[in-house]
Amino acid sequence: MQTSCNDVGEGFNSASAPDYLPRKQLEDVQLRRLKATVQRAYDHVKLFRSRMDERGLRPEHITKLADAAKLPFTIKTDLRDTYPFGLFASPMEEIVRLHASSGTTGKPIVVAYTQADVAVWQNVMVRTFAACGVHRGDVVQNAYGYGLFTGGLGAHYGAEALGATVIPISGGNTERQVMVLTDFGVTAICCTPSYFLHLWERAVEMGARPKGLRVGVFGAEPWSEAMRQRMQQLSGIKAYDIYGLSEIIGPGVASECSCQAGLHIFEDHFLPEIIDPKTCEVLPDGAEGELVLTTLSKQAMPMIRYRTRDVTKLINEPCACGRTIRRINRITRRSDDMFIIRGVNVFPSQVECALLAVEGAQPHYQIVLTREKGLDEMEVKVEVGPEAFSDKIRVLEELRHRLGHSLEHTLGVRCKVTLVEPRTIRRSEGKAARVLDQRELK
Ligand code: DLL
Repeated sequence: MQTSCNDVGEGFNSASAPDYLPRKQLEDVQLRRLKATVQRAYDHVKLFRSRMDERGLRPEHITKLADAAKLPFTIKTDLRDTYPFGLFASPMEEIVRLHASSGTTGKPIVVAYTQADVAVWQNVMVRTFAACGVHRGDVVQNAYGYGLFTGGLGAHYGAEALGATVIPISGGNTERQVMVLTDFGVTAICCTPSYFLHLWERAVEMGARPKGLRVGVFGAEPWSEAMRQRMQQLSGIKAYDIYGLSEIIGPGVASECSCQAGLHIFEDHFLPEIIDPKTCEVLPDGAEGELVLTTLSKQAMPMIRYRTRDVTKLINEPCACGRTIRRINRITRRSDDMFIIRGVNVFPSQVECALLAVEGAQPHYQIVLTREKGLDEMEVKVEVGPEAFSDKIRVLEELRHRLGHSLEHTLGVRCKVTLVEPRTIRRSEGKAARVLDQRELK
């Protein structure tokens, strides 16, 4: 018999039923929806039709789930090249919502939702909250940004449909956030993990004592297990990881359950594949690679084999929570966020793990990349806590030395560590900017 860890307060909700379907039944739903999605994209999206035609592929050639591997990939630049509405499969009269994601360069990418898409989004967010143990009766402080970013409204509609009380505070204005957190009986909070750290730090500085906060529903940026442990220790809450991206729907693609052993993908609406980012070959469950997602029910903007650039693996083993939908490992890096320091590949997430392994290190840091005489150098600026700041120089030197050693041990390359005064690393109200790349400025 399967053991269940639902007893630790996971909120069951009838919307969650598809999470527990027998696999065969789930795969039948997936195949039916995949066929309809491919047909819709072929009929209404020029780029997709021409890519299928080039391959001599017709929608009726998709007869089993594995045939998804025959379909062409979609990448971020496809959304930029067809800016703003080129990938829409519904006329504007049927589109009830637009969101946009800024990205790093130039024009944003625009994503669209029909009434039915908004209903699917709400459904997967209800399931997300239920998996994180949030339920009717909870008071949810939603500090994801409202606006073009999908985080705010995505979480809002899900929490409201669940029957929780939502406080639509959005990101920023940290003092007011602390007041609400303390005075409104908040039991669950949604925001980026880096913003929660900032918020908690400010609450402590203000002498506030938020009572009753139980759960954090955190996502939109990578954060390590070490960071989770630190956040849970500091605040006493249980911190859950949720994943999503605008191109696919926003938040609501995958969520941890109370077992916190990977994120369940809402597979009845999103078909996951893992590919080798270099060869684009599909990899088996358990192998690490780039996550590729196909939407199975989106109308306004069906996405076929979207290359997320997020690196993870699919976990096929049953989860103790009883859900049958598969899980992905937590996403700690993207295939495009790696940098090379003197021949060694480095990911920002490794830096976070190395820092947090050292006692006394603060979770506030920034990686600065520079080029000196043609050689790439990496400096890690780490904040010192207010108590440690008054310590003797010798104590601080020792901390700096331990941090340097931990970084070298984890990364395999030596880098400069600079300790900086409390509160000198910029805090983010949304996604944190961990890496400052000054190499091209020189
Ligand atoms: O960040 C949607 C979202 C909002 C997810 C709120 C979760 C909570 P985008 O702005 O389009 O959408 O950014 C998507 O953010 O491809 C990942 O690289 C990263 N990301 C999102 N969630 C996680 C996570 C939203 N839990 C991009 N862990 C994705 C690691 C994440 N990275």
